[in-house]
Amino acid sequence: MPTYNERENLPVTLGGVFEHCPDVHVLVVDDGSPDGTGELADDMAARDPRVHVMHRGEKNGLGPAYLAGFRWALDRGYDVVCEMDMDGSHRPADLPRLLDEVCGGKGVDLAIGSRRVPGGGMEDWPWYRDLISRGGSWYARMMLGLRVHDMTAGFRAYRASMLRRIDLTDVQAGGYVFQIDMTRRVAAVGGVIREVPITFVQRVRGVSKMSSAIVAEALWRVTVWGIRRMFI
Ligand SMILES: Nc1nc2c(ncn2[C@@H]2O[C@H](COP(=O)(O)OP(=O)(O)OP(=O)(O)O)[C@@H](O)[C@H]2O)c(=O)[nH]1
Ligand SMILES: [Mg+2]
Repeated sequence: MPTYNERENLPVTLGGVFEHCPDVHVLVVDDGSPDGTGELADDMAARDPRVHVMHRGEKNGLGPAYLAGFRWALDRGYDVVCEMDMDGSHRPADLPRLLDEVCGGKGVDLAIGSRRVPGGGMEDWPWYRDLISRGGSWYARMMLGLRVHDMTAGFRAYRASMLRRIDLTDVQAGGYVFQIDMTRRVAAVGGVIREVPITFVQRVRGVSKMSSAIVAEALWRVTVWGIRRMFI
């Protein structure tokens, strides 16, 4: 779980995760949050062996934080690796269904918690955020020829064996587009992707890190990948 200034959300979200999935371990990847999120995570880790913390020097975007987390998990031999926001947008109650897809014998390599399949949705999201996310997913689907409906979704469970098949050193994306890049890489190696309906909740505490630079990065990278796919 990547964190930047999520001190207020940390205990609530971790409490929810362990309530619904007592056997999981959580790695908090903190980019030197000035509000002390990293120190609070250290305190929790000292009391609970399921909590682990990685401190990174400075705010460097979601993508690099996730890649560092993936490497950490793969080095330690975990079978399934999840991505989840700390801000309360991803409900811990939905985690068991995501895990069930990749842990059971269903042959799923990547389960995506999706707002855009029947049964999924959003609570209290401003219309313009919905529009950006909807438009972005549509554009990426068209440009990259993928069937996934919620391409930028960040609530995911990967089978570790799938992550090992992807060249993680080659993933460059910083913000949201990291999710799109991972999706296209899983599809490229023939991975089975399943979208699981979730309800995405607007954060109630803390401040969003979403910015126009993150949207711009997604737009230009998807455009470049799409054009390359058509001509190469
Ligand atoms: N380590 C790390 N975590 C980050 C960074 N940017 C955001 N995060 C975390 O990633 C998760 C999602 O970030 P949010 O700020 O909620 O961004 P968002 O979900 O795109 O925006 P909202 O929907 O408006 O909240 C949260 O747990 C953040 O704390 C970063 O640069 N480094
Ligand atoms: Mg959020």
